[in-house]
Parts: sequence; C-alpha cells; structure tokens
Amino acid sequence: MSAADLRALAVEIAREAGELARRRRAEGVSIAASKSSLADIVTEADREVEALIRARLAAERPDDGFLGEESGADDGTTGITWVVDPIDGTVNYASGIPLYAVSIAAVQGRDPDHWTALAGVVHSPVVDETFAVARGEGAFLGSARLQVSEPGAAGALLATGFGYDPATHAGDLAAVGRVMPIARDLRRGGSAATDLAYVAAGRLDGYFERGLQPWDFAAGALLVQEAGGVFVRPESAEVVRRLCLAGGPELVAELQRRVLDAP
Ligand code: LIP
Repeated sequence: MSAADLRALAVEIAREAGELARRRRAEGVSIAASKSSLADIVTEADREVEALIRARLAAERPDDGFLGEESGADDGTTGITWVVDPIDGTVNYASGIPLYAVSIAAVQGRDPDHWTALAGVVHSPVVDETFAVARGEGAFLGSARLQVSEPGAAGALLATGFGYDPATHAGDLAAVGRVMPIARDLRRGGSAATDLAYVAAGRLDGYFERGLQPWDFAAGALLVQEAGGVFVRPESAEVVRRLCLAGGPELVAELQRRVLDAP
C-alpha cells in the first residue's frame, strides 16, 4: 500500500471517527477517568472513538501495529504502525469547547525519534476540516496545498500548550516570557494536533510545547514537514517533557534558542 493509499484510508477512518465524536458530544459527554493527573481526563467517547478506529484499521490492515492514546500498543508484522489520538483536545471536548481533532498517522517503525511518518490526517469535525498528508506528496486541506508561513513585521503568531501537571506550569510560563519579544501574539488552543495542522496551513507561524505524546504529534509533524516547515524534538537533559517545535526553519531555530538554550 502506497503512502497515498495509507493517507486515503486514514482520511476515511478519521472522518467516520470524527462524526462519532461529534455525535457523542451532542448527546452529552461523561468523564470515564483521570490519568496522569486530575486534569488529565479521558471520556467514554475517547475510548469509543479509538475502538472504532482500531477496529477499522484491524479490518483493513490486520498485520500492522497500533499505538493509541487510550488502548495502548500492539506490535504488527508489517513494520507499519498506526499512531492514533482519537480526540486530541480532550479537555476542550469534555468542556464543550468546539476545538478538538481526530489524529491518525501511519509510520514505518516504532520509535518516535527514528520512525518515518508515511501518511497522516488531522480531522476537525466541528468545522469539517480535514488536513491530510502523504510523505513526498505534500500536505493538503481539501484540494488546497499547504505551506508554512513566515512571521510578518509585527512578529510571529505562535501557539503553545501547558502540561497537565501544575508543577510544570512555572517553567512553561517562563518559556512564554522568553518568546514573547519575537511574537505578535500567542494562542493556546488546547489541541496540539490542531496547532500543528494550523502551522502547516500558515495560520500560525510557529508552535512550541513540552511533554507531547507521540499520538499528539505523529500526524501533525508530517503535515508541517510536507508544508515546507520543520518539526523538531531537540535532545536535552529534559527527557520526560521533551520540547516540540514546529514552523519555518528560521523561526524554529530562534524558538529553540529562546526556549531550550536559555539559562
Ligand atoms: C492535549 C494536547 C495539548 C496539550 C494538552 C494535551 P489530549 O492532548 O493536544 O496540546 O496542551 O496537555 O496533551 O490529552 O487532549 O489528547
């Protein structure tokens, strides 16, 4: 199956999963549990949507691997792993804030530092936007080819996020303070996958956040790369909450200097 075929399958499943998520949200959402902290929640819909995605992938690609936020990992035998966040922006979703997305990526390998992303989709059901990508074939929103943007004279429009652990907020806010001198403004949307898709689409100039999970960035990173941008997770002493950076090459280098290399 080509990267384009993997993309087509990811798009088909993501749109179906997004419709289920949207329908369940309209019916009312219940919190199923909290995970790493009280703020890190999972809804019954997260679990149901991931189950749908997993079942559809198992039917179409039974020998591939799977890595999902809610149901964990299974090794396959093909070397291809599907990396899935069924509802990225879970807190938004549970709170009724209409900014969440289904993120599905097909990668060659298992290790986020070494895998090769082949195809991906970030689908936003509320606004019905499907950002799709296949390696070497560009990133698209519908038929529109995506291209990252460069900051204007007023500075960069940036996005970031904060972890679920309150103990990390002071450091994250210090990083915000170090990047604001080059920013025109900052957005904190609550969905990393959506933020990355917006960087690929040129709606945001850049993005930075510590502590993302592979399923948060697997599809969005490839969107950014195929839209002419860079997505990096620089090695540092901070192993658990790795910094993710995305945007045009020059802006990402400046963000890294200000966020990672600063004292
Ligand atoms: C979320 C990310 C967001 C981040 C949150 C959380 P989830 O993913 O998309 O950018 O700030 O802490 O990790 O938990 O909604 O799938």
